[in-house]
Amino acid sequence: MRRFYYISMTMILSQFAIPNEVGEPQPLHVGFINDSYIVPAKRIGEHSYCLQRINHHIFKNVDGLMNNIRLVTEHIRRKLEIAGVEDVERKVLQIVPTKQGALYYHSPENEYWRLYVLVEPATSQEKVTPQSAELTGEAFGRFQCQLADLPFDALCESIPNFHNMEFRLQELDQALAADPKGRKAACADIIAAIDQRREEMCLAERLFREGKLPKHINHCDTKVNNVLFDEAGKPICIVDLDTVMPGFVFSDFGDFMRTAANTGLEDDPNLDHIHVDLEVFEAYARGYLKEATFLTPIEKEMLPYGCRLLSYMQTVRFFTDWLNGDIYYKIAYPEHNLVRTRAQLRLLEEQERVKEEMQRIIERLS
Ligand code: GN1
Ligand code: MG
Repeated sequence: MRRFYYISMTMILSQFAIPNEVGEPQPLHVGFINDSYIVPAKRIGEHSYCLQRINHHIFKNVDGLMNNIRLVTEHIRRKLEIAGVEDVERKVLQIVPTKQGALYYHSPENEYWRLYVLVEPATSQEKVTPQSAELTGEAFGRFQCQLADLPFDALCESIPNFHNMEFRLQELDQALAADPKGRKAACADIIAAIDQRREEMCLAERLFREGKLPKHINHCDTKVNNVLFDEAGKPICIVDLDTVMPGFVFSDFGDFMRTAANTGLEDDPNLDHIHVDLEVFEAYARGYLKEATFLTPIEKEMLPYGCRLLSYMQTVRFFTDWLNGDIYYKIAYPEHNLVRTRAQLRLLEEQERVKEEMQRIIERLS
């Protein structure tokens, strides 16, 4: 078994244009979606690599996905080089193409593989402090700013309608109509809370259609663990670029706040733990606004709205999965998606409670 694994990994690696000698791939236990392996350099001072099997059940358009990542990384690299920035190799991901010059390798087993140069030395963090939140805000603000001059439609949606609230509500409505597990009846309070906010939460899509709100290139998974930090604790590189795609800037802002500016957990069974951490909110906003200099007034004004939108969206997504019988998110126990739904809904209510305060902080920092 071990021997087979080694041979097939060697075969996969041999498809890529790796200039130096490397050792056996070691599985890296991070992320829920793709499978990652570290491919270590044989000699000190040479590059190591990160080999990944792309989950093509979630990312069905691998060509589009890899082309997005190529466009974004090339664009950022060019900017860093023009600005004469040092250590560019650690500041933006670098795809290693196959020997045929392709961005990924499609194996006879119908698996999709890609290879990045490993960013090192670097560490990632799971817990946010106000200090790391400010630095992370700068990093994501810079990232959006570096991409602000790319036309938003140069990239495809690697997961179609990923952050489209109207679409997510359509998915919910289908789940409610089918109710395959008979779970709807016990959830009238959740359904009412979602219904009450439908209009408000579809505002962004309407403003976009009316030409009042622009789209830009977003990261769409702005968690603190998607930023790599250097030895001095400064962010160096944004990773996990699979969901980089067109969207509203406040959705990246909101997704960070959803995951970090919450005193409770995303799936906290104790709703009393859940409050908005305004210190983290302010710190991230400060860092973000310092770097995201391209924002229009409406985009700035809608940043607190983005926080509520992303909590609402996640409520709807977890609840839809609960109704459908837990087919999308991995769960740790049977009621997990329902617990997640209630925790996200509580976070939304808490964000609504302090929305004026959030608005004032943004005004003060702008
Ligand atoms: C998924 O697997 P992870 O944690 O990177 C999801 C996000 C959700 C998040 C909820 C591709 O992200 O959109 O916000 O779970 N990613 C995808 O925790 O669906
Ligand atoms: Mg992710």
